[in-house]
Order: sequence, then structure tokens, then C-alpha cells
Amino acid sequence: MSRTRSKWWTLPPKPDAEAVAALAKQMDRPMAELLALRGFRNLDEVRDWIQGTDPGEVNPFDMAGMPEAAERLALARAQGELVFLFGDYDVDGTTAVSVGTLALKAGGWRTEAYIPDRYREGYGLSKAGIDRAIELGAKVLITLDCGVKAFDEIDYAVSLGLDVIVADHHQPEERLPNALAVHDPLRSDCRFGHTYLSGCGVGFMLWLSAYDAAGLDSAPLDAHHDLLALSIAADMVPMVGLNRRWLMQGIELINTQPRPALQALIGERRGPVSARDLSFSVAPKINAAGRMDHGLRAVQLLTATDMGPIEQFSQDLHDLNTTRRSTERRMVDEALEMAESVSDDLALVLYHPDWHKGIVGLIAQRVAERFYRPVVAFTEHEGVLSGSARSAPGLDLYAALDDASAHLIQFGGHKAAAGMTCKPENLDDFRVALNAAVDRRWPESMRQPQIAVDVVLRVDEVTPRLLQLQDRLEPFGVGNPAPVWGVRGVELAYTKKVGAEGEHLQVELFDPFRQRSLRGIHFQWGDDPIPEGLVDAAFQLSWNEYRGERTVQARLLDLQPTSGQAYL
Ligand SMILES: [Mn+2]
Repeated sequence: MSRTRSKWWTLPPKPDAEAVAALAKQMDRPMAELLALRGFRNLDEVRDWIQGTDPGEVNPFDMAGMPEAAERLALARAQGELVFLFGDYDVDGTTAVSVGTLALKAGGWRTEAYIPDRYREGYGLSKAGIDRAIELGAKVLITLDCGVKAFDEIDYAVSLGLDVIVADHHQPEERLPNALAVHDPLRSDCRFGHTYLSGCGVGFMLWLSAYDAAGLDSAPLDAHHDLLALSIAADMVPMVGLNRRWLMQGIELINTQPRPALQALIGERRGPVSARDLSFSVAPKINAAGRMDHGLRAVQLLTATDMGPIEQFSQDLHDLNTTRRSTERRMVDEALEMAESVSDDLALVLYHPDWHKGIVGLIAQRVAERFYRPVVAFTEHEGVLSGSARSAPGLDLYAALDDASAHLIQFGGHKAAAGMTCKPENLDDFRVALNAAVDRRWPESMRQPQIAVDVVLRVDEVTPRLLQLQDRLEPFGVGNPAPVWGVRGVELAYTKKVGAEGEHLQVELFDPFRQRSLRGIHFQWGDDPIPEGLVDAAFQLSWNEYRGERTVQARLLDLQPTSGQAYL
């Protein structure tokens, strides 16, 4: 394998000494350092943060445009008008439409759910959707997880007599669409204060307000915190503040009284469901519906109460997801093999006529991760090559593509990712020009893989108590990453290849001075040589349960010969 295994460690600046001292009175030094690095000055601040923001303290009417929207929805209820819910086809959009459907129906509204077809209609509010709303006689149209930039479509809807309410969380432009109300916490004039919500979360504020305006008790809406949690885990919004509390409440609900649809999607499992399970196991199944079938199926599943269809739906989604994954895996494997053969290049340009257009982005990403280099993956579509590119840390991909753009038909994107089209006969010239541009623009010092280690500690400082404290900071994710710990200059007392094909490496890290050891595992170690002599290791910590016994386990992210830096 030509990839570089060992990573360059980046360490944060020294944390504020006063904060570390204050925190260290109540906990061990490594945790005190970690918390100080994350901006806490004392234990009270940590406790507050752990609690998250109480939704009861939040006033949804502070959100710009809310009073008008709530009044309009109360009127729709009083007059028995049909409310049309239009959402995006991903997890955030489909959970937003599902919660809206459940909440409004239970409150006495008439609703119709609509999710656009990913391939025929594409992203965002569609003319087809608006026409459908009119055909059904809807009077109010709500866009969920989309709409804040749908100027023309909203004008069209308004011209047909619809009252449009936008509930979105994407970055708005300076001007807003011509809707009755536009809810978006990123609006510069929105004084709501909780800036980063999921689309489902913005919708939730609207349902609470509508209940309020209609004189209904909104307490039953808390039953939908599970779907809200799913949207937060899936949509990469920071898991802090209000989102953190919703996430914790939702996960609690899922673990105590799961709705049948989620139960079916989660399936049989040991132990409680975590935010990670929602992101990496439940969300992909729901997304599979939008990618391989139709997003409306996800809404039908999440809003169903009848077990028969639920079992059928969830089985179908499971099958769709399995098909999608095996297709993806095959294409990624092909790409990795291809990348191996051109791995002398600084920028890897790959092409296969059979790759799916919807998967080239994922292919580029996987190859970029493995080879730690910028990657462009092309497929062919109607005689033109259509590609997706992923950058490497420290490289402005957009600028490099711009340098090579004479050989492209068009391109667009940003520093980290881009898309482009190219004539087949220009592919070789593009590859040469891109490599030259990357060589000019990618600083040599950035060309080695890096890992951000939070705190360097000693083996004897890795204790069950440290991990118990770390557990209090869960759930980890966007805005609250799992801590990365590092040890330096330790012995590898024991190594063993494990897994079906010996692909993982089990290790024991041993501190010869203090005679203490730590068990760990490096997943997907593969055939790389095992370092000799003293080593440095970076890892995340988790519990390993074996025959009823819980021990601390290190999940290694990096293992390499020691950099020689002295012991702590
Ligand atoms: Mn979203």
C-alpha cells in the first residue's frame, strides 16, 4: 500500500492555566485540560453545558416571521383548509415533514405530505410540487428544510393563490423570498438566538407556535423529540445548547418507548441506542429511500401507526440500503485499485464509465481519505465526463481547478469540494494541468496526514474514572467531537492480528516506568508493518464489555515509532 500510515500530530495551544487549575480540583488533570481547551473555566460551566438548553426556556415566537405564520395556521385549522407540507428528500427534510404531519393532524389540521423526486425534480421547492398542492386544493404551503432561496418557485406558488410559509435552516441571501413568513434562524434580523437548528427543528418551532395560536396544549408534541433527535444526528448541526437537550431527550424516548417505525429501523440490538447509531445506522436507511426509491416512503414509514406496513416499509428500506451499500462498495473498491496504479500522481484523477453519477462524490471522498491527496472521480454521462472532486487539508481545490480550467467545460465548488464537466478528449491534459497546479498550491508541509490530538497523557492516567467523566460529555458529534488522547514513548507489549481476515490489530500499550498497560485496537490496520521499539499512539476511549466485565479500551487512530519527545 502506498498510502502513508503514520500521521503528523497537531496539538492545541496550552490551555488556560487558571481554568485547568480550577477544574483540576474536581477531576484528574487530563480531563481538566480537555475541558479548559473546550473553553470551560470551572465545573459549573461544564454542568450547565452538559444540561443543554431547556426547550421550555425557548420562545418560538422570537423567530422572525412567527406570529404571522402561527396566525395563518390557526386560521387554516378553523376553516378546515388543507396545509401542504413540502420537504427535502433527506433525513432532515423527511423527519420535518413527518413531525409536521403528525403534529398538525393530531391538532385538528388537514395536511398533505410531499417530498420531491430526487432525480426528476431535484433539490428544493419544485413546480411539480406546487401544482400538486393546487390540484389538491391546498391553501397553505409550508417548505421544510428548503425554500429560503426558492424565489421563483415561491412567486409561482403565490401567483396561484397559495400562502407560503418557509421553515428552513440554510444560509439565506440578502433578499428573502416573497412568502407570507420566512423562518430561518440564520436570518440576520432573527432574534431567536439559537442559530444552528436542523430543518426539522425550525419546523418544530412552527408547530409549537401554531398550537399556541390555536389555543391548544403543545405538551404532546414532546413525543416527537425522537424524530427531532434523528434530524440533529443526521444533519450535521452542532450538538450543543438546544440541540443537545433535544438529542438527549429524543434518545431517551427511543430507548424507553420507541415508536414502531424507529423500532423497526433499529432492529434487534444489545444495549441502548446512541447518537452514533442514529447517524450511522438509522439515517442511512432513511436516506436510501430518497436515493434509490422515493423520499415519500420515509415519511409514510415514520408517520405510520399500523405494524403491517411498518414491517414491510422498514424491510424495503433495509434492502434498498443494502443494495446501495454493495453498489457503493464495489465502485469504491474499483476506484481504490485504480488509484493504486496512478499513485505516483499528486492529484489522483480517476475515470470509469459505469460509476453512478450520484456516487462519484463519495468515491472521491473515500479515495482522498485513504491516499491523503486531492482526488477527482469522473463518470460519463451523455458523452461528457462528469466529475466530483475532494481536496486534501491545506489545499485550495477551487483555485487549483481554476488553474486547470482551460481543459474543463465548466466547474464549481469551494476549497474542499467541487464538481466539473470535461470533454473525454481533454481528460489527459486536465490531469497534467491539475497536477501542476496542485504541486504549486499545496504546501509541502501539509502533504503528510495529520491528526489533532487534544491531550497527551500517561498510560496510568487512562482510568475508568476518566472514561466515566468522558461519558458525561456524550453524545459526541458535530460541535462536540469525541476527545482524542495521545500517549508517547510507550512499549508495544503485545500485538495480535484479529478479525475475519486479520485486518485489525490488537495491541497492549505498556508504560515501563509505571508498569501500567492499556489495551487497544487499531481497526483496518491491514498489512502495514508493526512499528518496533517505543511508540506513540493516538486514540479515542470507549468501554469494552466482555462477559459482564467493563474495561477501558483505546480505539487507536494512529500508531507510529515514537517521535522521541520526552516522557511527561
Ligand atoms: Mn437540513
